[in-house]
Amino acid sequence: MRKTILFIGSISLFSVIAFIAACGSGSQPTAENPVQGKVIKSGSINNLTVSVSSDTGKVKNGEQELMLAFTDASGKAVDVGAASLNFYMPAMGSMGEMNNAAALTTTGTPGVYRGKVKIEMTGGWEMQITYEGPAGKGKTSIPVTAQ
Ligand SMILES: [Cu+2]
Repeated sequence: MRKTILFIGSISLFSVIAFIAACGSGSQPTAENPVQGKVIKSGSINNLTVSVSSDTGKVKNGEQELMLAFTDASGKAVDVGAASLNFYMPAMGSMGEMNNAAALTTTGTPGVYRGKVKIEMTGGWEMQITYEGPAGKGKTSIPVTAQ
C-alpha cells in the first residue's frame, strides 16, 4: 500500500518536471518581454506587430506548440482580446485547400497566447491571424514554409 503511493508520487513529480522542461525552462512571457523562444515570422496589423515564435524558430510538419504575441512600437504586449491563428494552404491540383487552425490559450500576459497546431504537410502555408477586442480589430496573412 505504502509502496504504491510512493510510486504514484514519483510519477507525478516526474510529470511536473517534464512539463516545466517542455515549456522553455519555465520562462513565462511578461508585458515587457512578450516574445518567447525564437521568432518564426512577424508582421504588422494596423499599428501593432504580431510575432509567431517557437523553441526552434521553425514551423514543422506535425504537432507543435507555438506562441503568438501582439506588441506595440516599444515592444510591449498589447491586450487585443480574442485572437486566432489559422494555417491556410490553397488548393493544389487535385488536393483541396487546407486549413489547420491553432488552438490558442491565453497566458498570464494579455496579448500573448500559447498555440497548439497540427500541420498536415510540408510546404508553403499562410498564417492567417486575426484579433478583436480592446485594441480594435484587424487581420493579416504571413507566408511561412513548414519543414
Ligand atoms: Cu497542401
